Amino acid sequence: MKERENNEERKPQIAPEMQTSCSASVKMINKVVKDGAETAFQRVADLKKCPFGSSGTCCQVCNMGPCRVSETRAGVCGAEASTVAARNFGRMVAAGTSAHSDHGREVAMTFLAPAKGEAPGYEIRDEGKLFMVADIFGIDPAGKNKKDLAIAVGEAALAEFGKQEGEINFIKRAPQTRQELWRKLGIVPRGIDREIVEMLHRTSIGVDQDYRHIITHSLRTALADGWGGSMLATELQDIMFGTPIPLRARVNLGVLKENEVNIIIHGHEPLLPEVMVTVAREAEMQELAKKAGAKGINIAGICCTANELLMRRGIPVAGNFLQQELAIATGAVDLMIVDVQCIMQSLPEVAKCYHTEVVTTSQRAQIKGATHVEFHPHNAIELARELIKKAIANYPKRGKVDIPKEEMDLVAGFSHETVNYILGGRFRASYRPLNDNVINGRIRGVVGVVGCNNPRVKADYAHTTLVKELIANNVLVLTTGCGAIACAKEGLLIPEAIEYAGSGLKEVCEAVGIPPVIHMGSCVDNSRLLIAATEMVKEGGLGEDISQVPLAGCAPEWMSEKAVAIGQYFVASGVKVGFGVSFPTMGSEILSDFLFKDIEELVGGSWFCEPDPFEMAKILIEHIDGKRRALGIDRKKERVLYDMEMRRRLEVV
Ligand code: SF4
Ligand code: MSK
Repeated sequence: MKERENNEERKPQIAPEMQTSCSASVKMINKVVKDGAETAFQRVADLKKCPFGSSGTCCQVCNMGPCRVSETRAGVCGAEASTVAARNFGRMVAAGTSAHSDHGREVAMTFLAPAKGEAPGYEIRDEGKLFMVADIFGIDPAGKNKKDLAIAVGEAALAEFGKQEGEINFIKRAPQTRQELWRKLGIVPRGIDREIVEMLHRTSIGVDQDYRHIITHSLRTALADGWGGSMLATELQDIMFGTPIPLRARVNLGVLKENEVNIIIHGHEPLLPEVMVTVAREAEMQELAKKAGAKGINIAGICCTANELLMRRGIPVAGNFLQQELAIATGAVDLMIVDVQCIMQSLPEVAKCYHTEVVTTSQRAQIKGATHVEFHPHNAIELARELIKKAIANYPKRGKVDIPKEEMDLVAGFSHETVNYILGGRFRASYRPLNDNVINGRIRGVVGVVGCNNPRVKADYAHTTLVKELIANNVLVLTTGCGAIACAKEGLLIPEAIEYAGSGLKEVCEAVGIPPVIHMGSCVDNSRLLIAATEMVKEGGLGEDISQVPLAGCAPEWMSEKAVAIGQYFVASGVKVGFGVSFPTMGSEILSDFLFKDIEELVGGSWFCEPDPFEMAKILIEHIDGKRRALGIDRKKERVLYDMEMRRRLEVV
């Protein structure tokens, strides 16, 4: 980065205690300032949000602009604020959908390579799921061995992206009533890429200029993410790497080891890191680490690559989005390997103050100052070895190391299948106990708390405060992404967290042996929440459709376009979704009203925005209570133990 000009004023650093509720992060923010490096926690004070850009009313789609429009001032071409805000919103949905779906595509291509014998290092770990997905794709397994079936599934998965007509296949997994509604509205995705391209086309200059029509297509695009690209990523990863089962692990910067080679994996795609975990355990690698003076090799994660490896391999999590720069500041990270999404360009700059080498590995993503090596499925093992050797070679170059002591236990790895088993047992796996406990009121409802950190608000605070409020009110929380890591750091993902839970939820968690906050994976694994909601409908007693179930979703500290796509596919699936921080369409009252209210008539779900976590909890609980009333399960039914007299009276009747 260029040096700052002398006259370029620097805003004073905001007190770190005001910027994050994570004490390990506070220590590292202070250290970074002393070490002369710069992080997002400093940059955020210098950069004021543009009121038009942040509220969706800055249009940049042609060179007559950019136009900063308002309800009373149209753009040069006549575009109204509602159109401009809908365009920007639709483009955020398209970008978010493209990110999750391109991840899904990369997984599908990696999935195909070993099936064709082109990529050692990968295998089929969940055969049952391979058959299940084959069935959804209409592939007859008769006469096919495992490899043939995997090739057929991989090819069918890849075809979902470029399909031009018809319907994407996973749509069939939604409740019947929901599918019918989507068909009636004409929003069933045809092919994943097609919906993304059409969203970009419609929102370019002079095409779709009716905000309702633009938003309707954004629903279709978002569905192509949740029930398409994201779901494909989740299911194919499960087949290749194993469907997660609950396991214990550790979280926060304290998982870095002073006397081991520390390798951080960061981003979203677990394809190379999965192989690295295996290779790091090879005797040759361990021996090399010892020769360099280290006791072993410690692979830890950040963001969603961390969540992926955590839930299947139990690798420790060093932190969430806003801890990526801070991890380097410990001086203990020998190599940081990044793939795609949520990676700050500043990492190599921060690394200059320490000995860390930052390595980019995706053919789609390079960063100035980082070493680039390209991952392809066929070179995974050699590349993993090369990178681990690089980390080992870097270990002796460490300067002063300062690792915060903070670390916490967590339980992760709850796929929707394991929730099934845990609740119902392997032989009668079912969501019945969950539905029964929602019906009898011990569990008031279910809320998905997902999404990022955002330095515009106190990191982790909204997540953990909201989640504590929800579980205290007997709401079961399902969590993914960086929100899940925030909860883990706060000790909310261990069974002992029932001390924060209301009496009903506590009783259920104790009986079943689960924490009141369930870690369900990475960002693409929000698709697991769609299936969990669908299972609740199919189990019966909570309505005919997802929109009738007492559940909701939220992203209290969101920052990424992907969060907008996720929120929109939940809304399209009939769920009420809340955003904290701010909402990206506030510059148009007309569009915001539509997204907050009118859209519910269309799809049964809607949006709201509430930055205060206590107020957000209130809104979510009121919504759940409303759904309970509509289902007629709002009155607590006391269990009455009949005495002889009461029985006799019954017999007379
Ligand atoms: Fe301005 Fe219209 Fe061009 Fe947008 S499309 S930048 S509103 S002239
Ligand atoms: S990593 S998208 S900051 S959750 Fe999935 Fe975290 Fe948000 Fe990235």
